[in-house]
Amino acid sequence: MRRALTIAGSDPSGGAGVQADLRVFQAFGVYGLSVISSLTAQSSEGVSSILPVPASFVRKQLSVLLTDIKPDSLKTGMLYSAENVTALAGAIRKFDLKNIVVDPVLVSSSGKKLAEANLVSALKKKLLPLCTVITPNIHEASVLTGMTIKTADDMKKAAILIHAAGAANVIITGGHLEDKALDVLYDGSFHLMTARKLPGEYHGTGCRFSAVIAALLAGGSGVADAARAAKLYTKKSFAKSFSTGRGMNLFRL
Ligand code: PXL
Repeated sequence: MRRALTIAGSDPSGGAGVQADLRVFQAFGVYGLSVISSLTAQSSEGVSSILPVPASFVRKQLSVLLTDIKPDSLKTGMLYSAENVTALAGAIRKFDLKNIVVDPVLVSSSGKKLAEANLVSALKKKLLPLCTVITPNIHEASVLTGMTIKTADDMKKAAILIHAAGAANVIITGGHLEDKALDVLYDGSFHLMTARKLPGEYHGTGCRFSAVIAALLAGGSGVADAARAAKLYTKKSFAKSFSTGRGMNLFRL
């Protein structure tokens, strides 16, 4: 059975983070492995507190697991600290891991900071050159590039910059643009994916989008096919979301 590893934060509400990633892996028939890089206290109403896992213990989780089991793909979520990025980059090199999907998590949908200040420079320096694909939303892409992104053209310019910084494939997800949900994939040429924008606030969309890509890369798909499938899956799962707590809708699958 193909295996995908998520290295991400814990979300007790199950809407995002490791819990969401593992459900997506399961839905795509891929065996899920998980290394926890941060803990959060949160509900459907948002993130209340964060406890980063010390990098020494992230390194330990990685080395014990990877000495035994090698994943066919890996995705990152809320790494939180620059030290955790360094620990992961070391493991990717040491264990020669392939199919690396980086979801550069910086802020929650409820507006809480999910990364320390020097995470972005560590991501750019250490993880970008190792990744197969990076999946920033518009906010994350603007932090990575220093650009203001307001239009589809801005998204394209940002994708070129992030590609030039070392990411082999860049997918900027545009659910946050005004009129439509446009995703821009750049791998040296552009592939545009559009969908109608649906109303409402959904928690964990980015996690699930990148988890689908990791699951499909583990099964041998190419990035463009995986990205199209991830967009379709994300769109379908909006229709299957439900309201259970006092806050944002959660996904059933
Ligand atoms: O959606 C980003 C995200 C990722 N990982 C964890 C989170 C969140 C958002 O709240 O809690 C653990």
